[in-house]
Amino acid sequence: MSQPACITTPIYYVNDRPHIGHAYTTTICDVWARSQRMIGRDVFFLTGTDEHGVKVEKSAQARGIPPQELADENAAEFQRVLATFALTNSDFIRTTQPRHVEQVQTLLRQLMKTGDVYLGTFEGWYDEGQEEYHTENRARELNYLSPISGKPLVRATEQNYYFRLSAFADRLAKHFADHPTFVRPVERANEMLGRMRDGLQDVPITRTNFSWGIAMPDAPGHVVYVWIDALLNYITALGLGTTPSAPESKLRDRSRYWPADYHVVGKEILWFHAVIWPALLMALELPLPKCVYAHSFWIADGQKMSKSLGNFVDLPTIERYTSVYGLDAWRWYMATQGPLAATDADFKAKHFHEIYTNDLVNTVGNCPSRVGAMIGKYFGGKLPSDSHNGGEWPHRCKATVDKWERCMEVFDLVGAARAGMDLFHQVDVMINDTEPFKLAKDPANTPRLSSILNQCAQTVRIAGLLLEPFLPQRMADLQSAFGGVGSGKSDWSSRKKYGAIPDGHPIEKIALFPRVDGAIAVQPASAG
Ligand code: ME8
Repeated sequence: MSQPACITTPIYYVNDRPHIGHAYTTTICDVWARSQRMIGRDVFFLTGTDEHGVKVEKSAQARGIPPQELADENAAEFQRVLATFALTNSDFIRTTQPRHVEQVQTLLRQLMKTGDVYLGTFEGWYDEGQEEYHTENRARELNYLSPISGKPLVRATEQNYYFRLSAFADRLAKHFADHPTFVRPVERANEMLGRMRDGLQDVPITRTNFSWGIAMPDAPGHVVYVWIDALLNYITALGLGTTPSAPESKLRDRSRYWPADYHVVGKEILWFHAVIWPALLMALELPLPKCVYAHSFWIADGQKMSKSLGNFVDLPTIERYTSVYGLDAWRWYMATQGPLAATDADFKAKHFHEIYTNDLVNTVGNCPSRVGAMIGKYFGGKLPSDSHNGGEWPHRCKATVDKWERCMEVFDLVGAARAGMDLFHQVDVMINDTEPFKLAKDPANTPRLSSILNQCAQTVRIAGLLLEPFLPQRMADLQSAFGGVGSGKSDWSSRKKYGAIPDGHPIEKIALFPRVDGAIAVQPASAG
């Protein structure tokens, strides 16, 4: 049995409605989760909602409803989106669930016992929007303005419980040095190292100025800071904060999924995940995640997406894209054109349309349709035999599958997608070079024609397989049109093998991605 796999999204704030940012992170995690399931790993894919804190409390107040009601409403909306987008998360954790609350309290008690959490007084520069304190150096660098909202940082003093982050500076530095891929991409790791060199100060982890949060155990009036509560979701979902006698201890069965392979987060919340979270885990004597992957941002037509500009690609806009182009097309654009690297990605309707047309209509759709049509026309829709045992193709396919596996392992989704596309392109090249439609004119060419089309079909099946995590709906159609062999039930080693479609097997001509008229291409809500 291969190693269990675990991937997580951030848990999303319930004071917001789902938008492209949430859809993006969750979709790329879903692509990876599907890929690992496909190769036979036992996958735990976690997402959920972050329901406590001042922001949620204030939004609820503004609407005149209790915070729990706002949380229930928006958590349901996030869950609805997961279902309509066919996202395959294993669990959905909500930080107001008793299973989470109880474990957070257990874990904090443990930290108080070890002395990693203590009562002290703190004064610092506070970003009210982000609920985050900055050091003097950092605040100066930021011109005493929030890097997110641009609003002034405020000077704040509190008597609070602290996490002894400063005690972990050396161990963190060593962990970064020993594990160069702990934080990716490398630009982001360097940023974290730079900030760590400024020194690490203890972090206040409770507040007394609001009540919408988890009560600090044995400390009346103190509420756990939302970020500490939120980070712990990654292990409470796996039952790592349970005591053997607690009712939720059955969650312990999930402990095999820890440490996570990937925490996928946006770059704005990397400090919490790359510095505070590992230190907390060290204090709890738990292993660290293998990689914290920080993607960049989607921007819109060259501008930062923001609620005040009204240019956020929101859910209704996303749903218009999926209704015009299909869900798979949306996933494809997210996964192959998104801000996975250290630079932001621009979301443009025109670009979306071009990618759809070039990649999906003209390549992934057209190639199988050509191959299926020729097998239909020249061989009555039955796979002809190949007297050459695949020629170069078994080797080429294997090399590509190997490459895809390596890309997926390191979360190089773009590289993995390119590997699949590359096989489709190679089949197109073979068709263009050998011109089967000309060969078909002379019966003397039948053995050659038969080999070529067999090789095309076998290769198309494998190309489709590699794109299945990205395009699950259409690639399932492709698999069934191309012999229906090696479908989801078979194991990976037989599915990935060249030549799995037996001679004589029916091959259908299919239309996977209909051409969309550019004129009706979707415009973002704000533009039209
Ligand atoms: O930060 N482009 O939740 P959140 C790409 N609750 N991704 C984007 C994006 C954009 N323009 N905008 C947002 C929180 N995201 C905390 C997390 S985790 C223990 C607690 C994505 O609802 C990106 O993944 O503000 C980012 O990290 C996340 O949404 C923030 O979601």
